[in-house]
Order: sequence, then structure tokens, then C-alpha cells
Amino acid sequence: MTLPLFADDLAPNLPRGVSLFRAALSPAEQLALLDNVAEVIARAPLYRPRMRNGTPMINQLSNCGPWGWMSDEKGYRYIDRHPVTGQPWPAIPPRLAQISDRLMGEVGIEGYRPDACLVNAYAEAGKLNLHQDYDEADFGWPIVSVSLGADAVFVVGGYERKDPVQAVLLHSGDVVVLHHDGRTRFHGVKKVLPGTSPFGHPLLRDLARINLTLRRAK
Ligand code: MD3
Ligand code: FE
Repeated sequence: MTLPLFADDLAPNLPRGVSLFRAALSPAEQLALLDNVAEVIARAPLYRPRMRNGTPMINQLSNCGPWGWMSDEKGYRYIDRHPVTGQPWPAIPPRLAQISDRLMGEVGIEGYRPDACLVNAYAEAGKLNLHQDYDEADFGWPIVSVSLGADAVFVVGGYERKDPVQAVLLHSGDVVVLHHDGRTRFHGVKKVLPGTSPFGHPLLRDLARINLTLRRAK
């Protein structure tokens, strides 16, 4: 018998405020979203921001919505246009806003109007070091995360970097809602599992995994 890598994969016991919706999106919805992401990055090209210390980030990113997340030597912030092209960010695809609305109904949150969506583009060697999302004005609003493409080992911990973390395998079509006391937990992506995407798409020729995070920035 082969031991599964994640014995609790089907029903992981995640902390309060970290709500995982497995296979929330059908394959057709995922492919349509990937088409929308392709349209977004045609207008707002992926680029590799620098961290505060000047080193380039591992993943490329872009944004849609009125505000986009940005990092450089001046630090982290939300800006209203692409830092390379100078153009305003494209609109949040209606399909993505609808997915968020649907899940807000399930977690019982009213009045969530995301004004930013970060597009994280992972190559096969992509990862995201343990961090907190701390650049938004009001942590009372949730973050909605949509995974597309290859599986990824996601980790979520506590409120201090040294706190123990729990690993969860995220698949294409999974959606995570971070709310309440889940919102400010440390989290990251340890690794992408190359070749695990359930389908092909032009975007997934050069990229392994796309993660979309809807946020209320301001
Ligand atoms: C848990 N993205 O963009 S999404 C990020 O898969 C980010 O690309 C990861 O972390 C990714 O900032 C993880 C899931 C996620 C997002 C925000 C969280 C999990 C979170 C905030 C608090 C706790
Ligand atoms: Fe994050």
C-alpha cells in the first residue's frame, strides 16, 4: 500500500477562518477563468517585482481591478496602474466576481466588494515564502483564493513566523476563503507539483500554476 502524501487531503482539519472549498469550480469554469486570465495579462503583462532588499521575487505577477499589489525597494503597497506600462489595471473578470459572491453566501459574509485581484504566476520551480497579507486597509474583509493548473503544497500557520504550520495540497479548481482569524495567519506555498494540471491551456505551456486572490485593498 502506498501511503498518501497528505492523509487528510480530502478533509483537512484547517484552522478556523481558513475555509477550503474543494473543486468549487468545474473544469469548464476553470478553463474559462484561464481564458480571462490570459486576457488580463495580455493587457497587464506579468512582471517580476523586486522585494524591499532589491532581490527579484520568485513568481511573476500581475493584477486586475481598481488596485494592484506592488513591491519594490520602497516596500509593499497597492497602486492604480501597472508599474511597467503605466496603464490602469484591467477590470476584474465578471466570472471571478461571481465565484466570490457565491462563496460569500456560503460563509455568511455580506457586502464584500473586492477592489483588487493579484495574479500569481508560478513556474514549475515557483514557491511563495511564509508571509502575512498585511497591506490591505481592513482585515475584517476576506481574501478569496482560486487555484488553477498544477497542484501546490500550501502551508498555513499561526500569527508568528515560528508557529507550526499545516500543509494542505491545493488542486486546480479549489477555492480558499480567508476570513475572521484566518485572515492574518502566516501562509505560503512550499512547492508546485509539476505535471499535475488536470488539463492543458495555452497559459500553462510556460506556467505551471496560477493563483488569483481577490482582496479589498482600500
Ligand atoms: C491564508 N498566495 O498572493 S493563496 C498571496 O497560492 C498568496 O499563490 C498563495 O499567499 C498562492 O498573498 C496562497 C491562499 C491564501 C491567501 C491569503 C491568505 C491563504 C491565506 C491569508 C491568510 C491566511
Ligand atoms: Fe498571501
